[in-house]
Amino acid sequence: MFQGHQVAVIIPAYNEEGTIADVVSDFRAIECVDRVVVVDNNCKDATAERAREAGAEVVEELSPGYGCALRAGMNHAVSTGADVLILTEADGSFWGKDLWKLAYYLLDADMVLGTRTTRQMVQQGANMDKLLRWGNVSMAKILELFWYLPHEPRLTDVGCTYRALWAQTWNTIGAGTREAGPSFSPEMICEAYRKALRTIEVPVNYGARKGGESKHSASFMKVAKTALGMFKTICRKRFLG
Ligand SMILES: Nc1nc2c(ncn2[C@@H]2O[C@H](COP(=O)(O)OP(=O)(O)OP(=O)(O)O)[C@@H](O)[C@H]2O)c(=O)[nH]1
Ligand SMILES: [Mg+2]
Repeated sequence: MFQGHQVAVIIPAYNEEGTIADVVSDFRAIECVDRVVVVDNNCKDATAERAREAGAEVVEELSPGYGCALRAGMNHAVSTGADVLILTEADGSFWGKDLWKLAYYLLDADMVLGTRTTRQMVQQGANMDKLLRWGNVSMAKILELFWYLPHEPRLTDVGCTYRALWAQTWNTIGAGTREAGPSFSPEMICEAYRKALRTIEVPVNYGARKGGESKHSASFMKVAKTALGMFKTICRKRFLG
């Protein structure tokens, strides 16, 4: 419990048997965490078994994609009593102990976004070279510019999974999201702006993937595809409704 609120950690997972147990244990060790929910998104390996053994609840989601998995995980957690939702990844690139920062900032906000572009907090070996860092910052600045009026947001990352939000926030923005893949990440931010929710950003540590394979940013082509998809989503949310 965090100040009387039930805390659920949501982890989307696609073939992450090598890292999932350590990630679940890392987050379960954080005092305020009540539940860890792993979303098994058609995994072909032993992700679900490893997650259960480590003490997670496992939810199955058949629609493929990062966005579908996160949506299913949040719907499940909220409908079963969670008050605070923490989103993170299955690959060990985020640290459980950073959860406290997000939680404390959440007391004054509707949603808290981690940012992975603070150079002092990018660990050796992390998949955040200059191109990715500046790509993320540039996309964040585009989003910032588009939404400057009326919200004047300040953003330096649009794709960081590590986030905290209230169940109430998800109830407000969930129905307005539809992206299946990584574009769900900026879509959540835009939807929060559309609903005039208070959204702030906090630097988090970002490390190397501890095993398994990268799904969104393994090659230049994958990064370009992810970035283009995110840009289209940001434009759609701002100008098309
Ligand atoms: N459920 C589900 N999860 C996915 C899917 N693709 C990626 N994920 C998960 O979403 C998170 C982010 O995917 P990553 O492959 O780590 O993508 P990334 O963080 O951009 O890239 P790296 O961390 O650098 O490898 C991980 O926990 C993945 O297991 C998917 O299709 N379905
Ligand atoms: Mg990752």
